[in-house]
Amino acid sequence: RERTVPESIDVIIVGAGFAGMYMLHRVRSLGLSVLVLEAGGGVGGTWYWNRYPGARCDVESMQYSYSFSDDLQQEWKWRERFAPQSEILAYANHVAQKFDLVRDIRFETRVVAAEFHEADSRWQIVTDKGGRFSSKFLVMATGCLSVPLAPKINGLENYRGNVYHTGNWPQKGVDFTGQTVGLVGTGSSGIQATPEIAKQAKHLFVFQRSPNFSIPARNCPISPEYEAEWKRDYSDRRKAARLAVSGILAQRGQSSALEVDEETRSKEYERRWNAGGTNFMAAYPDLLLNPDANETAAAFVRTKIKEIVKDAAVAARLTPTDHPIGSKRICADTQYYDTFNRENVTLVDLRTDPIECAIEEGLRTAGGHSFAVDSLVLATGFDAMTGAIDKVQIFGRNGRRLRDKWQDGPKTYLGLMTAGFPNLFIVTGPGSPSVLTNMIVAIEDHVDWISKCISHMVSVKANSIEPKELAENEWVATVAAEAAKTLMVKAKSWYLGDNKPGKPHVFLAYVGGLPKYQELCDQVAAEGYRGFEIA
Ligand code: NA7
Repeated sequence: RERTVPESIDVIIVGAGFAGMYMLHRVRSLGLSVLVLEAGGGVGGTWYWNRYPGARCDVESMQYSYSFSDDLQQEWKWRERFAPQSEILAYANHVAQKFDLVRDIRFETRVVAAEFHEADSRWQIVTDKGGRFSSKFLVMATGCLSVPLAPKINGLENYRGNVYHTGNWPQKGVDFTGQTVGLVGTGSSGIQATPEIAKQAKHLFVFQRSPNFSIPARNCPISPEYEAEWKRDYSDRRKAARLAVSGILAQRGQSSALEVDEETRSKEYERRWNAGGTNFMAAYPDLLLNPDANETAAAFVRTKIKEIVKDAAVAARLTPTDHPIGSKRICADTQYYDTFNRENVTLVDLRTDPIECAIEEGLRTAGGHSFAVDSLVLATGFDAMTGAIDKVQIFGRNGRRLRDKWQDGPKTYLGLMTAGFPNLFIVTGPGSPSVLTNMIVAIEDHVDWISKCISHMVSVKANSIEPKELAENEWVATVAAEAAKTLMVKAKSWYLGDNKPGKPHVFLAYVGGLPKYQELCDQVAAEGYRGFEIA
């Protein structure tokens, strides 16, 4: 059968999460034709898929939102200090409606392949629906934590109960009432889901491989006064947030944790613990640089766990001792540690007794213990930063496959583009600060940069842009060197690809902070796209 001619478009964007939505909005303003291809049935990305009980943002709502439209930020009313998934998804839908985005988005359409054609410097894109498209520019807005990872559990096919992954939760929700539930994984997702599932289930077994540090979120309704305070000078606050390493406006300590006496330090940690949220780590600037400084904060949280959890043996098992606090992404919880005081919750320590296999009724450990569960919840994380890009068969110049180029770790220039793959942009790609910052700020900055770059390309009538190998290699080295200066490399974490067997052990984000990074990106553009080859 004769193939239809591919639909020809100026810019194709993959993904309709917060990155793809804003990218679409910006590209439209350039007067170019644009289309978004999205695997899900609606907008929202992360917040579309992660519908597990307790799913909530750990950046405050007033900041975890777009700043590009003052009208939008003034009109939208956040209800809670840390918005739950449903509220963020409602916000995403509101944005889509306000800016009339949906007409240029094709849902339930997954991009499976993209190939660069040198003859016309265009991308040929194929979807799982058999759709074929041709575009001048291709923007991967596919997210940093969007490909769920499930552990290989032998015999899982024999298990007769239900299996859920937090990162791909059923749309209609799950009712655990009366059920015995097993939850594997105690990262942010597991720590958020545990208290909610415990409230509903008959019994909950939490299978923990590594304990994590978590700070109470102290979520609460947003008062009209607090909202008004923000909205009075919203744009100034947004500007100030962009000057912070994480893109988050917070009170930051200035002196070393080791310069102050123990009493002062304890008071400060106590104050932050009571204030709630991950800003706890902003108490002292050297907490992620100096092991002794870090230990003061870690010790404080360990003491809290001991105070909260009544059974001393359980408290000990919940206490992290294998990594500096914050070197794995710190969690924010609502009653996580308290949940282990409930009669219907059991902590299973996989370090002493690992999962051996699944059986018909549930899980069996190496020590011969069987756990019968009606449902198994996998809160086992994501193929971070590179997963969603790797999933698409991307072929660049000379038919080179991106996955092959990146087999020893991702190589990008500024996390934005990769050599040999012209006109392919990545929003919050590997080698950018993204996952260490307020994601929405990182997204807006990247999208603005990419839009300006595309606009420049159009105005100079250029055909292609890609990084020079040298600039890219230097950036890869910079990303690694910056990470090595910190304690971030002292944990086995998804930041380093350690959560996926066989993934190269490479630090995936730029830790130098958002302001320094943004200045560099702006400079590069101002100097005629230094380090890029424009043809
Ligand atoms: P994370 O933070 O990667 O956590 C995954 C958890 O699952 C973690 O506790 C893992 O233990 C555990 N895990 C993974 N594989 C296994 C196996 N095979 N057996 C037992 N336990 C396992 O993912 P989240 O979804 O919680 O959070 C991801 C990010 O999303 C988060 O950082 C926020 O930025 C939002 P491990 O620590 O590897 O021993």
